[in-house]
Amino acid sequence: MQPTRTLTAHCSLSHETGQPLLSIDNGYAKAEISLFGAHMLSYQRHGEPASLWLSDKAVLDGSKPIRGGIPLCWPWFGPAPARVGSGKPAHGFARTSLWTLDGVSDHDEGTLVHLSLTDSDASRTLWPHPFELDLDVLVGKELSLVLTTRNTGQEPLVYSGALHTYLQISAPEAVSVTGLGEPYLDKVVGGQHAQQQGSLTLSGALDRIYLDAETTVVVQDGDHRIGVTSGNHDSVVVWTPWLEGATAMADMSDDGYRTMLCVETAITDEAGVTVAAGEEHSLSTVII
Ligand code: TA6
Repeated sequence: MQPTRTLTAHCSLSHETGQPLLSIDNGYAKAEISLFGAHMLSYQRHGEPASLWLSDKAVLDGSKPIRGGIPLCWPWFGPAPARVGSGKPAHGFARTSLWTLDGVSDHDEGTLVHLSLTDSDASRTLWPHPFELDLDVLVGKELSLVLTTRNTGQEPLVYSGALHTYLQISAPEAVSVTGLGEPYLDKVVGGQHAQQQGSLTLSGALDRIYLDAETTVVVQDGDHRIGVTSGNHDSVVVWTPWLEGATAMADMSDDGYRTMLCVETAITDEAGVTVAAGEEHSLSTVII
């Protein structure tokens, strides 16, 4: 195995998962980022509970998408839309690609990591567009992720996606979620339109696309509070598979659903976002 390399005073690079892994430990928090998928695996402020949930059965060696943390769904969200064509992987290919580490640096506000992915023969067989995708991560008092889609081609490109954050919770009974707004699409019942009444509590499987959420969605977990602030999105997705979903997934323990809740900054509209040639669009999440 390759030896661990010190990159900065607060960041090292190892291969203990079978893929390049950045481990950060600074004055604010500890965090891990796999270069497979540019995937945040963990983020925990010193003296506080972990913010992100990672399945105890997550496969980290690059053979499948990682269950937990913050998967990057890109350049589409969910099943491939008609404009992309059938037979393509759910949630796109960014989460199963090996990204490049462009830089890491320590600052007063925390540790900044810059990762990138560009089109390749493999990406063009799935999605025929030249692109540069950048992920800028700040591990500080808060965890900030900015995912920038840059169109390096001559034609407009259309994308959708999500920063598919798996939050760690203590137990479903302890949780209530506010800031989701009212209208949502209920994917558990075929995408039906529905209205949220008051705060959201957890008592069964949920797969919802909230269409008018506030900038910050708050997950109150007993006396612990986590906020998810979104930018440049069109919706916030809330997902928990519950017991029936968890038992169907090889990479989640049957009781795994009891300690996770996904609150996702997303672009879910069928029409996606159009990025003109030479232009860029950034989708962002801050875990506060
Ligand atoms: O964001 C919610 C969702 O799209 C669900 O429909 C569910 O399938 C989930 O993501 C996980 O998808 P995955 O492909 O990672 O199993």
